[in-house]
Amino acid sequence: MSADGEDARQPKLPPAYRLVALDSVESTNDEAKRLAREGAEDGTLVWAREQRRGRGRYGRDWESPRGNLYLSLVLRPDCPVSEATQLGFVAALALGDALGVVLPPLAETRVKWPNDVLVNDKKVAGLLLEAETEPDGGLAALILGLGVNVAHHPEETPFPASNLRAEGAGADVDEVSVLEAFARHFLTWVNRWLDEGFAPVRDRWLKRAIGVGEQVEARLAHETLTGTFREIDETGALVLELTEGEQRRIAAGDVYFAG
Ligand code: BT5
Repeated sequence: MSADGEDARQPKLPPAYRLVALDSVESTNDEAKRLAREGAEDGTLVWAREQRRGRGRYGRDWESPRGNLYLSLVLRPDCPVSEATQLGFVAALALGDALGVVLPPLAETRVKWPNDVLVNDKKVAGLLLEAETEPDGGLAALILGLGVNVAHHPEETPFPASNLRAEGAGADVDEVSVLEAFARHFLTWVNRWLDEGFAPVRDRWLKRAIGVGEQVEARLAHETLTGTFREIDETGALVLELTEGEQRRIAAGDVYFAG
């Protein structure tokens, strides 16, 4: 990186994407949302070297210094909002595959509900899905935001965090190479999702997920539930078995392992 923020190497992406490369932005999700409202097409990919106000879910901060990957995709799938959320699971699998290429063979990449990617049990990436809806409730665009810690991570987080370098990725691995690998694998998984539906995505995701079949604590906006994490349903909701035969579907929240 040179002092003026220009980097020599630009990402090479498959033609399905239209890259909007920015140096610094408040949030790539906000920029993608703005472009979507102006009619940006499916596959528009907003990428920034840093974010000044990167966001997590529920308005939380996402630390976004230079050296990590920040991108937001404008997606316009022909389906209702409830199905479009499946794309978060598609993206988590794609990133898992992409990381398999850049990390040492013994590094273990897992996923955590709803949309985190972990390496060696630490969070290296998070996804933020935001839907733009039509007045009739139909989906206008889905903004799929992805942050990947390539070279930096925050220390004081409730769930332990890490970055790819700290987990053994080579010095040649940078935000551009991770972006390229993710973009390729995302296309592969989206095509599979379009051809075969959610079933293969769900199966693979459940195999890679932490906590399936175990006791978890789900912290929701107004209550905390404890039960066994059984599976995810068609909308990506977590199916929690509270007691035998009594299930609750959790659409949004945070899960913790009861221990
Ligand atoms: C997420 O939220 O994990 C979604 C993160 C999405 C970030 C991308 S970057 C590109 C796009 N543009 C945006 O503005 N956002 C998206 P959540 O599950 O709520 O996790 C947030 C929590 O993770 C914070 O409250 C911290 O505890 C922790 N955290 C913050 N920054 C982190 C980082 N860089 N790495 C790991 N954990 C972090």
